[in-house]
Amino acid sequence: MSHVLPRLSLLLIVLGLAPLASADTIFVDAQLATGLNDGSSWSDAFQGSNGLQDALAVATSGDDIFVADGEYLPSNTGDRSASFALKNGVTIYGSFAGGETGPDDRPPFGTADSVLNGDLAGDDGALQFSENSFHLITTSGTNSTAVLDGFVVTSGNASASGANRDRGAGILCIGNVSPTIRHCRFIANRCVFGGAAGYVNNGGSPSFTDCTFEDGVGGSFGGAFDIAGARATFLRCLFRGNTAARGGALELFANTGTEVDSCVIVDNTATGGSGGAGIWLGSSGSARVRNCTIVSNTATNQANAGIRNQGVSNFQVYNSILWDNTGVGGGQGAGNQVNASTSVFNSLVQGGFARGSGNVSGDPLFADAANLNFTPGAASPVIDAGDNTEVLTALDYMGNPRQVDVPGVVDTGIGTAPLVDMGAVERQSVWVDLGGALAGTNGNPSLTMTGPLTPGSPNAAALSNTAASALCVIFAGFTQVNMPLQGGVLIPEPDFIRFMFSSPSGTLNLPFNWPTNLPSGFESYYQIWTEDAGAIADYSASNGVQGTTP
Ligand SMILES: [Ca+2]
Ligand SMILES: [Ca+2]
Ligand SMILES: [Ca+2]
Repeated sequence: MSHVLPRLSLLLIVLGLAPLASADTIFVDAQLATGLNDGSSWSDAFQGSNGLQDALAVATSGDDIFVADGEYLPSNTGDRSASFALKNGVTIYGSFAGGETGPDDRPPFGTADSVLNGDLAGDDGALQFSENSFHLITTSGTNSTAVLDGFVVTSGNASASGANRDRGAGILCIGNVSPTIRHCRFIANRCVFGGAAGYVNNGGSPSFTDCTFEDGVGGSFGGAFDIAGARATFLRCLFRGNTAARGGALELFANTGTEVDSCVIVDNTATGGSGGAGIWLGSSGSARVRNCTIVSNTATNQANAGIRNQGVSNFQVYNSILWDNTGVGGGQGAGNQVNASTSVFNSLVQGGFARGSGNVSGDPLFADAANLNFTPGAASPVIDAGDNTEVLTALDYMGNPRQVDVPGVVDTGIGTAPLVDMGAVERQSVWVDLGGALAGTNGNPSLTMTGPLTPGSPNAAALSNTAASALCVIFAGFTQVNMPLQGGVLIPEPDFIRFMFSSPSGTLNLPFNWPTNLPSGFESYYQIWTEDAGAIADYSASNGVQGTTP
């Protein structure tokens, strides 16, 4: 049979017809220096900083592009106008280590970054941005089948005027386009008009899921995004450290239904008189904010720091937390969190909020806000206090179940248990990740605890990403001490210590049975430290985990 296909191809060529294009996988590896450089396999991947552009040039609808870690430039001739143009029907998967068979085999995001880098001369370290790309990603004509998944998008600089070259340095969405962006980290993009990470205008409706937008310098309007006469969907995204005159993170101008769901908006700054360090919206339109945590944003020249709504009546905030946002002069009252013309429901607003219903005002008791862990503490007023009818998604910001009942907390929200919490992070009933990992040879060791913690039940600790075949110290205790140790933080009081060795692949599994005599609400804490020559003081540490018996 093997001779049939070549004969068929020959016949088609004789007839002047090309064989039908099939769905291909095109491989790209910036760091490869051997092979055919034709994209046909990992070993013959398109090479060098232009490798992704080479792949995009030949990709057609139905193709996937697999991109290994490394740096990819929009232009290798210094052309600031060049960008990566998404294509319909083409999914571009980044951040492979190289050699994997599918996108699900990629290592955890952040460990093998594929970087789309607009720093064409490689001199951003010396604060030289004038030669950087205007836009990293362009989306002309795209629909939701144009997909980008797993990239760092950095160092765009939309610094010119005209042709939209003053906006959307990370991604430019002009007209009726709706690309799908997942697992991407937009970092340190800059523009002069607005929307350093992204600009979306008339009719567009892109979606961003599990993305971060950090350290954008947005000029006049929107340090991360400017969405004008359009809509966007943000699900489980982080907006952090962005700055603009108006709309430190998000500018929503005449929006047509932007949805911000299960997002964290933290440490953004608005420097102008219109404020809205977290979100600014105005010029009518509509938008919804659901289950967001909007904290520690600062408006340096306006009272309304968290959200400023400039006269948009069709705008509601549900199941969210507005806390620690600071207006001009240092104010942190309710008006500094959100201005009084906004309708807010089943949310926590520092200082209290009257327009709407179901709102509370106490400290949300975040687990570790300084390290971006916004899990509500055991006594937080946000637990089981949200409105289930405004829940549109199954997972919270951390990727855990969105609606979890905490048995010891009285349900004060709306709907039938399990009731959603306020904020981006749902308090889980048994196990809560406290963060606090200290990186070693294999990045941050990850501790996952599973099991019901019911009397006599089987439970387990599973450690991954730690040093191979190394001594592990398992700490367990009844209280959280947060004691400095070996450059990290020991989270549990070390009431119990056990020594074990990790496997050659850097994992450790420890099953255990829970005692039969401990009461409901009993708390325990866990963390594993590993001898690791790649850590700053020869020990890496996992995240801490808290368990609470149901
Ligand atoms: Ca540069
Ligand atoms: Ca809940
Ligand atoms: Ca409850």
